Amino acid sequence: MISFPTPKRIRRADDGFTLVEIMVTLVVISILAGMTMVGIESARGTARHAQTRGLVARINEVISANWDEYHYRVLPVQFDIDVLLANYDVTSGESLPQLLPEEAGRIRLMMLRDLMRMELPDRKSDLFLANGNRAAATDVRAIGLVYDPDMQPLTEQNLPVAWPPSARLRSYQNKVIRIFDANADGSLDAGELAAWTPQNESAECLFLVLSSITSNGIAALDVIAPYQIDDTDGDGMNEIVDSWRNPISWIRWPAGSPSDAIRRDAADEFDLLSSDWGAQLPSVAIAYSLIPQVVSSGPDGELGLITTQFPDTAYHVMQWPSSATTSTIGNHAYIDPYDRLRTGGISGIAAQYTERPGAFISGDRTFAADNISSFDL
Ligand SMILES: [Ca+2]
Ligand SMILES: [Ca+2]
Ligand SMILES: [Ca+2]
Ligand SMILES: [Ca+2]
Repeated sequence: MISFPTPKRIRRADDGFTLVEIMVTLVVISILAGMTMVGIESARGTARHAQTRGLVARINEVISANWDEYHYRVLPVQFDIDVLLANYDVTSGESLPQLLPEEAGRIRLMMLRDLMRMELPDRKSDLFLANGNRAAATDVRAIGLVYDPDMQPLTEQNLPVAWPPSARLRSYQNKVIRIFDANADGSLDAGELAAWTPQNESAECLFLVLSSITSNGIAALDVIAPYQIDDTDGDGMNEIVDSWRNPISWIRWPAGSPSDAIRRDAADEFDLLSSDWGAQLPSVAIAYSLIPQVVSSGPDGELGLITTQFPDTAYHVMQWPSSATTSTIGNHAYIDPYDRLRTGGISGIAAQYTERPGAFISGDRTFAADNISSFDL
């Protein structure tokens, strides 16, 4: 009789591991390795957050310092007195047309806003018209009052106000023209301008601004490392990128931002005499203090915020309809960061907030939740 030895496992010193043991070990190792990877990833995420917060803070510091200068800006406004006198009937006993202090304050406000638009652009339309022409200074008119001999207000006189386009505006425009002037004629046509894609236009304008201004005597761009500059959409216009390699955007007038940083109960700090027409109309009596927002889209790469609102409405060609002023003189060029009276535009104050720059796109906070904003630093 043949007897078979019982297949008993006797481990000897030279035995290896069974396949099962090896596989169990491999699974355990891979689980441990996975945990380690998670640890490294989260450390990396923290580093990216910290680095991006630092970058947003540095950019914001430069922009804020620049912003503050508008409080003390000397404004070279000129009233064209010859136009005014040419229309004045000296024999009638009327008073010379006068500019009320409130109206002078409104002109100063318009010029400040126009300077911000020219010097701190955050969209293509701040710099160029759709046909490729350079955007100029806004054609604002002041309203002078004429009184009859009994000092009763008689007529309104439209006074042209001239201010030159800012030197910085010219410098930005020249830089853009150098990049896109395909036929080298020193200017852009609509086709050439279209090569500057609207994608990232806010980030691209931010780069233009930082490449032109100084902060505490050093070029603003010097605080940005070369690896933090990129052209992610490949149109030739650079952007500053966050630690996820996505462009850092900015919003000059984030009138729709739900952040507490925008105080809707505080008056516009640049409108010292409350001469903004919107502040006098109950239906649109909303003009509040605005400060710029610098913002990274965070890990998800989605900003989720309105940056360029109403692309068909450029600030410098906005019109305030005569029907909404106390004036008898036609429509007025009026730079309105709150875009209150756009033709066919938004109605109702609540709706206006949700459609202005800085608001969540379609009111959905999902994509903005992980953003890294100068408002939260
Ligand atoms: Ca050209
Ligand atoms: Ca672009
Ligand atoms: Ca670009
Ligand atoms: Ca985001």
